[in-house]
Amino acid sequence: MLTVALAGKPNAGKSTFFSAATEADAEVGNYPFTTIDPNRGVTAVRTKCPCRDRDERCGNDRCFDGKRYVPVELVDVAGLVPGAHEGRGLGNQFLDALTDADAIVNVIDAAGATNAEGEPVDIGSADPTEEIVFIESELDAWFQDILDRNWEGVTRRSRAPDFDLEETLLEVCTGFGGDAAAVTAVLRTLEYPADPIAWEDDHRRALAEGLRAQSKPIVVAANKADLAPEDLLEAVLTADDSAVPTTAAGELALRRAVERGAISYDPGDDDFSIVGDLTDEQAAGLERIRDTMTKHGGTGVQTSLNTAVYELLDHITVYPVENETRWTDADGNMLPDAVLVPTGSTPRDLAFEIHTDIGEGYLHAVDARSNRRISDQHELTEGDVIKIVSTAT
Ligand SMILES: Nc1nc2c(ncn2[C@@H]2O[C@H](COP(=O)(O)OP(=O)(O)O)[C@@H](O)[C@H]2O)c(=O)[nH]1
Ligand SMILES: [Mg+2]
Repeated sequence: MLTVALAGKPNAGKSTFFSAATEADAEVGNYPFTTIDPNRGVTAVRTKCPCRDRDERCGNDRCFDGKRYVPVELVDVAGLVPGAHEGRGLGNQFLDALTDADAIVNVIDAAGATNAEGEPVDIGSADPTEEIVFIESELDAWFQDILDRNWEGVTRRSRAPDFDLEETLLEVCTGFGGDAAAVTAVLRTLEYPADPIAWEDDHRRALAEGLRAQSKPIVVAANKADLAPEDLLEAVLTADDSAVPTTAAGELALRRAVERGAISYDPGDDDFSIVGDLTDEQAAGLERIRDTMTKHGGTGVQTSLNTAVYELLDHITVYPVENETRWTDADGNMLPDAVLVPTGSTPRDLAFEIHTDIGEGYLHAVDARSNRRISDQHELTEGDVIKIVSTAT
């Protein structure tokens, strides 16, 4: 399962975001993380279910009238303060928690009501754009520390006749969760001396920044959008054009209202409707949330998760089935699984994603939308329904 980590300074709204985004699953509690670690839970990205293209809805319990929710792990990381990579505050704990993160949602206080140490200040008196740069530079510094610390070892090994820089760097990168694809991609964009002994600090810094951007892409959640002065929010969106205005507190209130049967709302909807009884105070609170949603097209919580997975991580959703006509599994469940795979994945990649045995026994695949066999080189696209034929079942 993909892992998204919530990072940001204290009081920006990470835990509120986490509670809102994992509320439903914490209730169900059928995933081991929810019981082992209160800061790890299951959330979902939202996509269009292929059952929309059929006469009947699939009836899957993660499909709500064609809105399909695909599980993703969410981690609420301890608040980050400046100097974390030097071990300040909960620095090391913070960075450890990010090692296995595939992407980061940087929750910032767009209302400018929290200073750099996470202490509350008057609205508009802190500069939220600093929080964007702050996380990036803290992570870059963490990567560079690891490279610096390991560089002597790299140069030592470079004297061996079979030395391979990429391979050696890959081992170093496991310290922050880097993978082979990231190392290869970043080295291709850099100019550097062939001999590691000749590398300067600047070479390592460029490598660290490239690896950070590749292996920990960041989406900015401009949180407390409900309180944020226009000019501050504008400044955040100008500084980072993929930033998403969010109201984590608003999303949490909506999910709780859904549980009480007060409103009808699916995460990521741009509006909600009132279906139950409300006190005047509750109604007024919900209308304030509605105002923010109208301005920004929703609470932004779902949008920021979707941005992380579908845009930054460039994944797509594909649906393996056994029966290519009815789009069901062997028990007749329609569209039973939704699987996130990187863009560019082939049917064989999907087979391996489902299970190593299925991948190893892969024979061919059928596109269940067209009922045609597809080639091994065929690149899957969002919403594909695929039957994998394998010697393993
Ligand atoms: N107005 C407003 N307050 C929020 C929002 N999100 C979180 N908060 C409040 O900000 C404070 C800090 O939130 P918390 O989630 O504990 O922050 P964390 O330290 O980053 O985990 C709490 O009082 C939250 O209720 C929001 O979208 N709007
Ligand atoms: Mg918290």
